[in-house]
Amino acid sequence: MYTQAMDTMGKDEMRQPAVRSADELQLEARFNERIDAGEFIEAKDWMPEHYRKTLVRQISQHAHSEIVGMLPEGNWISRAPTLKRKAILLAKVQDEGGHGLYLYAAAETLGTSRDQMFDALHTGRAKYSSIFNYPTLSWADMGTIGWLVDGAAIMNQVPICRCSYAPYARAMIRICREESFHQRQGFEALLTMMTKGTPAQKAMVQDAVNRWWWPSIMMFGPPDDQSPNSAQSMRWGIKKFSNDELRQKFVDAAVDQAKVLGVTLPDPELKWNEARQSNDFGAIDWAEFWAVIAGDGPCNKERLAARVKAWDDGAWVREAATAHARKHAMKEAA
Ligand code: FAQ
Repeated sequence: MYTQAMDTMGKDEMRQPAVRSADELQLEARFNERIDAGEFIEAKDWMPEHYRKTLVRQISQHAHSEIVGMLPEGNWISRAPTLKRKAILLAKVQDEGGHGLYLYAAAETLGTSRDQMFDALHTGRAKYSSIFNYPTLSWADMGTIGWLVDGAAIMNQVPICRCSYAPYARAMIRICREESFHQRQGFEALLTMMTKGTPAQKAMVQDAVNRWWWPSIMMFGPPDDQSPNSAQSMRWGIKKFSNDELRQKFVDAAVDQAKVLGVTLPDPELKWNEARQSNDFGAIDWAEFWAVIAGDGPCNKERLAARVKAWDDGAWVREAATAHARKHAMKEAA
């Protein structure tokens, strides 16, 4: 049920291209040369069908994550503690909506319509990031999402600014600038609570970090040896680093930041490894990850229902815009 909607073929077929003509093989050889030379591929350039489908899968999933990601934080806009925090949160949630739009537009350049992508999301055939299926229980969750979730997003997304598909890479440059502000505002909100807050506020921060830490490091995807798409995506320069490489970089950065904040990361096995010049960390609960992406996380049903309701409630806006465009075109023609 939760396979990618834009695959018209089954997964095995997707991974094993059908017999190809000599012309197509030549085009593919030229395409691979361009990838090897680090060239960017534009929408109108020839590309293998599997490359196109992989990009539609990843970019649409990414777009869905941005707009579903508006929901856990949107939940706190009316309860922000000060006008300043409310303005920041409003701007952040609005930015996420904008990121979704850039990404849907990038995916559309590959020949998939926005309606198809929304349909895949609303019918539960498309994925979005596992992280947005967890609840936001306190105000400290807002700072923690900024620090950890946006922090993980940046770690994963900065390399995509150099990915081989130019429209995706261009969209990511702007997105990463905004994500960087998101991460900093989250860190700053937590630092304020940890340095100026009451003991209850400090405990609230620690509780939020305890709940978001493991889901945040799951965001990078399954371990490399269980990641069916990684090898091909890295060969094509869509992914520049593997899931585990990015996860490790994120853990290393977060450990230092946690010290500045004065919070404890909820992993007793987290320890500096001198030989690896990196932190070792405990086992991730992959059963939880697979359950969440299969639709069984704490908030999957709620999130999907909210998106479907927004789509249904917005029908009159789409109809009015279409009627206006039709009227305008008729006037122009007359
Ligand atoms: N959640 O073979 P791989 C954000 C799926 S945006 C759900 O390793 P791949 C901004 C994967 O799709 C966050 N599903 O896959 C924000 C595949 O299934 P499929 C989103 C996941 O594509 C912040 C299967 O598992 N970021 O946070 C997840 O090579 C705050 C096997 O996995 C992006 O989308 C997961 N965590 O690598 C907004 C970045 N991980 O499709 C609001 C772009 C894996 O074959 C507030 N995407 N799966 O049925 C990527 O970099 C990659 O797609 C990965 C997965 C790394 C996510």
